[in-house]
Parts: sequence; C-alpha cells; structure tokens
Amino acid sequence: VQVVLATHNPHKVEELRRILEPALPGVEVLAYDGPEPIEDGASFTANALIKARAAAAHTGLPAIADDSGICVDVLGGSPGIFSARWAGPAKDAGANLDLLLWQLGDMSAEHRTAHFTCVVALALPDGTERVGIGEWPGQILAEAAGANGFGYDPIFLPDGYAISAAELTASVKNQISHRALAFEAIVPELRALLG
Ligand code: ITT
Repeated sequence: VQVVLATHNPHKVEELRRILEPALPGVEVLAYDGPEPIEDGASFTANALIKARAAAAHTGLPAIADDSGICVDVLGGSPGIFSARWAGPAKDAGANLDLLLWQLGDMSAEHRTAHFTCVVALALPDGTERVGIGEWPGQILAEAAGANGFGYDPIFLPDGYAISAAELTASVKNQISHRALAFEAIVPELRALLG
C-alpha cells in the first residue's frame, strides 16, 4: 500500500516519516509535490483536511496531511493556525520566532505558557476521512536555544524538560511531540484503512 504525505515542509516530511514508518510496516510513504491548495480553513482540523483531500484527489492515493502550530495562552491561542506565516508571507522561521519573543517581551514564566498542536488527517480517494489530534504543553523561553528540529522549537520549553525542543534529539522529540501524539491517536484507524 502507498500513502502520500501532503506537505511541502521538508522538516515535517522527515518527522512524519520517522513516526509513520515503524508504526505502519508495509506501507510505502511517498512525498508529494502536487499543487498546494489554499489553506483557508478556520481550524487546524479544517486545514489538515483541505490538504489531505487535495493530495488524494490529485494522486488517486490515500493522503496524510499535517496542520500544526504553536498556541500561546496570553495571546489567546495565537499564532495558532497562522504559525507558518506569523511574521509575513515568506514563512521565515527566524522572523516568526523573533516576533513571538518580542510580543512576549519580559513577561514572566507563568505568563509564557503555550502548546504545540498538530492535526493529522487521512483522506482516501473514495471520500473516507479520519483525523487525529495531539497537543504538547510547555512554555515560551526568553531566548532561542538549540539547533535541532525546526520552526518554533528553539523557543519552546516542553513541560517536564529543562531544555528547548530544539535541544532534544530527533528521536526524543518524535516520541513525545504533538505530531507523535496526533499519530498515536490515529494509528489504529490508519492500520485498519491502509493495512
Ligand atoms: P505544509 O502546509 O506544506 O504542511 P507548513 O509549514 O506551511 O507546511 P502549517 O501551515 O501546518 O505547515 O504550519 C505549521 C507551522 O507551525 C510550521 O511552519 C512551524 O512554524 C510551526 N510548527 C509546527 N510544528 C512544529 C514543530 O514540531 N516544531 C516547531 N514548529 C512547528
């Protein structure tokens, strides 16, 4: 069985592969370079389904999409679904996290609580759809640390850890992240529909 990963973000492809492949032996995971649909949904779930549906329709194969972002409590959940373009259309990860650090200024740790959210959506060409949701709680650091991962990882301190998400190894991040949790939630359905 083949499945297409409906994302153009190479960091997500890498993490999704490392999470998916051991969980779904026998499923061949393909990258997707078809057209990008307009992500105009009002939620992570809506946007994940838009991406998965478009890739399933374009390829005729089952498609898995990931819509994700960081939600900061004191900002009412922003950047949220706008995380990739928080500082502008260029999707500049450095500018995004600099803007977020500036927005939080010198607020103390108790005001810097946040979580990453990930929704993983599966769409089959016959219209069958499933979603899994994962949340990874923590807080926004005062300055960036670490070079692993991507996006907001250097400024995210996961609950229960003393180092940023960008200082975790890939294998630890991929066991505990919002992406890992979203997959865990949907793995039985993936096995049933793709297995
Ligand atoms: P696709 O739509 O092609 O999948 P994208 O990067 O535009 O790629 P999203 O719209 O879902 O995807 O935006 C997700 C953004 O949230 C991502 O660009 C990061 O800025 C942030 N993000 C999501 N997961 C993250 C993670 O594990 N670590 C750090 N930042 C993350």
